Amino acid sequence: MTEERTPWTREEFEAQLRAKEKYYHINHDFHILMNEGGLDKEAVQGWVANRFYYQTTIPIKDAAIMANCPDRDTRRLWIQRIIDHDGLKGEEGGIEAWLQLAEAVGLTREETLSYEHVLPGVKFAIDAYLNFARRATWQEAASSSLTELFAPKIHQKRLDNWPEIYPWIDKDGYIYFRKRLTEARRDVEHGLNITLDYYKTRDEQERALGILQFKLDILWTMLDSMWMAYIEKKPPFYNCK
Ligand code: AHQ
Repeated sequence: MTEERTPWTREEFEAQLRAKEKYYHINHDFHILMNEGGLDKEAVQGWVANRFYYQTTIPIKDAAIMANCPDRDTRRLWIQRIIDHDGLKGEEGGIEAWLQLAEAVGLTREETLSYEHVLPGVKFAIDAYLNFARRATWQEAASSSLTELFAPKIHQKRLDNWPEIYPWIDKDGYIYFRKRLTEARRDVEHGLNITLDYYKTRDEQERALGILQFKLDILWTMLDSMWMAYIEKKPPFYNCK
């Protein structure tokens, strides 16, 4: 086998996955502006309301992965992701925490739950993620969640910066970001092991990189739509009065 087609070692494969961090949406101008305090109230509210569609799609995506997964041991671990978002009696979960974030930024629960603020481009990107997870093998769909390799830093940045740069946001809104610091690290450990075990040949390993890039594209594209609407103040059809 010629050198360039030799499969990467487990360590090199993980390094290749982690090298995709430079494409993570923390580097999108919307997040850069957000973390510098550059968003007005409408932009913060728009981001929260649009991301709510992402948050409520995640457990549906994870249920799709479970439905495609015949391996009981994997399902016993993966089901925790659904519980983390949907909650259980007495443990309200991430969707409820995001609704608290919505109220903390001045949105009502009703308008957030109605998805009335969700931009077409955001919806298309998130629906593409769900549809991928429904059709892909459970291992490939699991690999697409590995953007969370890079997520703890983005949640920590919000917790560190927002209280000072957005003092008008009620502190109760930060519960979600704190929750994800530990949940993301636990989820990613499982998702990374599935990924490092599943892809054997070099072609398969490069397929995994492509799947991770697809999910990075989804996160980036969501923010492109939000930039147009909330920074340029040019939502879809803004000039079609
Ligand atoms: O809050 C986030 C979350 O629950 C998840 C689940 C995971 C997945 O299954 O794809 N990805 C993810 C992410 C969450 N928050 C994003 C953010 O920027 O707040 C990051 C996102 C991710 O990195 O994929």
